[in-house]
Amino acid sequence: MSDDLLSRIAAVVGPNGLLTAASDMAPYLEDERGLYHGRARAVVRPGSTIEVAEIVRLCHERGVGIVPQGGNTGLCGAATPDATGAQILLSLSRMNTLRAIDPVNFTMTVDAGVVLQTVQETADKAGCLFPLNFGAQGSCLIGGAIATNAGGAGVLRYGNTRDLVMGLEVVLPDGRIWDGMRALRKDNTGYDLKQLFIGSEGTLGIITGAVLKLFPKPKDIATAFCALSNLDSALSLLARARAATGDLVSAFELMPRIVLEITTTHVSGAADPFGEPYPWYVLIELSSSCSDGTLQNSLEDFLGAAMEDGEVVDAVLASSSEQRRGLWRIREGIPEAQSREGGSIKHDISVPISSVPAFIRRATSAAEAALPGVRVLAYGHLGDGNLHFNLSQPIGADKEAYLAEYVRLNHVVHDIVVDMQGSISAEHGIGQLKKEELAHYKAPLELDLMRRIKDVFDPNGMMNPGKVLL
Ligand code: FAD
Ligand code: 2HG
Ligand code: ZN
Repeated sequence: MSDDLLSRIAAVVGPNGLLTAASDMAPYLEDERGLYHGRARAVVRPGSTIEVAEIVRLCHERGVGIVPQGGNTGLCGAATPDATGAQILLSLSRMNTLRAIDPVNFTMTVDAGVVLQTVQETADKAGCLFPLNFGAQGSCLIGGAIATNAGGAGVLRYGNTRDLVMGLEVVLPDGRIWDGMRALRKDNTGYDLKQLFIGSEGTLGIITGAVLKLFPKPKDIATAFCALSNLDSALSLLARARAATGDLVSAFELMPRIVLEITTTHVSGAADPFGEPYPWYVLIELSSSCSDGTLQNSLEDFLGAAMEDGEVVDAVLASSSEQRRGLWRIREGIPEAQSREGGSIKHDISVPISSVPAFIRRATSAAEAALPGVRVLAYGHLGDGNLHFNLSQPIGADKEAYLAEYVRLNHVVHDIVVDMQGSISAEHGIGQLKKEELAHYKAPLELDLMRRIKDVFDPNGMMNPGKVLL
């Protein structure tokens, strides 16, 4: 790359927008999990869509690869450049303008660099809800959430990010700007192009703006942490909760005992709600935009019936927002607690909801047989059939030696996922971590169609090179 390119970029973004010193670039070049360490010629932080387009055009003319980055919280190394040092890392973090909010149309229009939590808080102040929520919401950017089609805890009620985006603005790999910022609930004018960019992990273009779908704000919320004696009860409890509440379940998160052990050890504010251990737990939340305060009664009623039937063994109902936050702290603290337990080999999988207990039993036996001592943490978004079937290293094992087993254990688990008609990436994406797995498990026809789509948008392979597709 010539210095001419860097001076042209500097002229576009100004001195604050271009980082070239190793110490300034370092935070952008390592992924959230510390698995990937890349190099880049420069980190560029444009302040507007026009600036993004100009930088992309300059790189396109010179055949320079670009790695888009949001909050760098992704779990598959998708926002980390390769080791060549030839690519430009383009961070959206300075593009953080909330362009407009329309509570009558139930939409919000934002720059891609707005932090997810800021989107949530802005919606809340306007009496609305933006329902996307997960542990990294304080640092991930909305553009990153869109680029990964993030899931989280509200999917069973409100859908994935894909269902929450009504319009997009995208800088294409040749520098042209596609204005798809429509705020329409109905638009059947041919192929829905925005859906191609959602979940494309920066491989088809750079998302610079979005129109987001809002909902009425919940005014009544009821939360319970339930103890279960067995896994199958979790499924019948989900069906009972949906039926008993007129489908007002907005979260249904499954956790095994080991989660309580590690979060209470490593995460400040996480405490075991019960006096004795139980094999399984479910965090249930109900929410409604009616303010009649009846949800706590509904929750008590159906949990009472579930206890009589032996589905639930014990339950704690949050009686204040502080107590509610404490219960969620256990759930949201799991990634942090697990990283403190040493190496983690993750499987972000989905199967039909009805197959979850059978999957957990099969995959647990297979993983424990493949690596004796491995600690299975099968937790997650049971309401979506999405489990984080994560394998923590055996106690006392060497982390590097354990992580060397990554591919072997992935195959053990993913073979079962595929056999049960599941997905090997339910919500975190592919990035660089799972591109070999994708090539191995995805049908050749689907891979062929994906490659052709990539070629249409980015024939020179300059947009997030080496990610998703081999
Ligand atoms: P980054 O990590 O910066 O980038 C991710 C990908 O998107 C990369 O491919 C990057 O190139 C691309 N990209 C980023 N911005 C743009 C853009 N503007 N245009 C084009 N491409 C872009 N994920 C879930 O789905 N559900 C969860 O429950 C969940 N919980 C998490 C909890 C924790 C504690 C952590 C650390 C992560 C969690 N994640 C979860 C994963 C992660 O937070 C999400 O994938 C998030 O959406 C990534 O956003 P980001 O801004 O950090 O993107
Ligand atoms: C969650 O649901 C996230 O907590 C992160 O998707 C899962 O760290 C993980 O494996
Ligand atoms: Zn998750």
